[in-house]
Amino acid sequence: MTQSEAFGIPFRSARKALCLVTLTSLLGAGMPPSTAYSQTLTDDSFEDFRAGTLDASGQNIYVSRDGKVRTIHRFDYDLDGYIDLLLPQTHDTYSNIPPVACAIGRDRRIMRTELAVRGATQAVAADLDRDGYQDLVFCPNYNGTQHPRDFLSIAYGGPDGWPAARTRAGLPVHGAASIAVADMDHDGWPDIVALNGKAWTSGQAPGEIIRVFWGGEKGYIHTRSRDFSLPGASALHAADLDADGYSDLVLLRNDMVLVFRKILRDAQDPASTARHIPIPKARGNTLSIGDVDNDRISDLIVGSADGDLLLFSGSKNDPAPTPSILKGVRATQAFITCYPTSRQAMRWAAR
Ligand SMILES: [Ca+2]
Ligand SMILES: [Ca+2]
Ligand SMILES: [Ca+2]
Ligand SMILES: [Ca+2]
Repeated sequence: MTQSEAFGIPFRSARKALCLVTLTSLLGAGMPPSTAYSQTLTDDSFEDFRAGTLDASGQNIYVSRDGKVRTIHRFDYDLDGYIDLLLPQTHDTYSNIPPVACAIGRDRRIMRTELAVRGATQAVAADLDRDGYQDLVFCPNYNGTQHPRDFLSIAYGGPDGWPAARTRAGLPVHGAASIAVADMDHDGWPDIVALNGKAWTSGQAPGEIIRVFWGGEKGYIHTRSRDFSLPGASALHAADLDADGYSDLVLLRNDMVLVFRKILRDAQDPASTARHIPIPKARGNTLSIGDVDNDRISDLIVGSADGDLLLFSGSKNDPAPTPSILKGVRATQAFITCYPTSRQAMRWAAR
């Protein structure tokens, strides 16, 4: 990089101005930056960019200090020095698009309600406070420049839907990839389980951290939670695989499926109480749950990019017996759906 400069523009209602960088020598060597443009230099995170390379590669690509190729979404089409098109994702919280609740009315019109949640990768519905209305738990989405620490959101339901007045966001997670709701200690109150990124603070064992927020009459609080680690965990789901009335927690690694029927609050090592089911080591494992054989008990499907498809049929007293193997079916996603001709069938999509 022979010369770089950071430009910002006043950004509509944003707390911080947007940061932009050009890696081409638009200013020309030796030209004082202040004489080039009237736009304001307002970049908090220039330190993240200044070690970039790829000189003269274009206005919108650079290699950041961590070695990743990144793009800068700035387009000056007529080269007059003023931005014509700006795509601000990864540079501010505008990447957080609020989830939308949709309902189809009697007249078949779709009604949309934007929820007071900053953005989410996953929503799970459950009656957390046992008032008869479904509540929604949201897993926060990644937004590029922000710290991996974020918060789960809960929107409590009622006859008026999920209004902002009953929406909370106070349960901390760290690089959360997935969430599930299950009463893991069997006390009658649903607990929220989050699969986080690798351990991030002292006192945590190495590996991905599973955090359980215990439910109760007074709701959820960040200090009433339990962490344990499971190195390599890549997915989690909750479903009642043994038809005992309690959802079981399923965690996936590339060589193992773990099924938790219960987690005691004072358990020394919750992972040791799970059933460990070795699976052939494979890449890109995926986990799906549904009732494939129509016996009203949830079943478990594990697919992978380079292995076979495994079907664990749930059954009473044994939440995950020896799997059936569908040889040669490489599936990075599996969907369970209902065909008109066969009561229940499994489909998979490989890519
Ligand atoms: Ca409720
Ligand atoms: Ca519970
Ligand atoms: Ca169960
Ligand atoms: Ca079944």
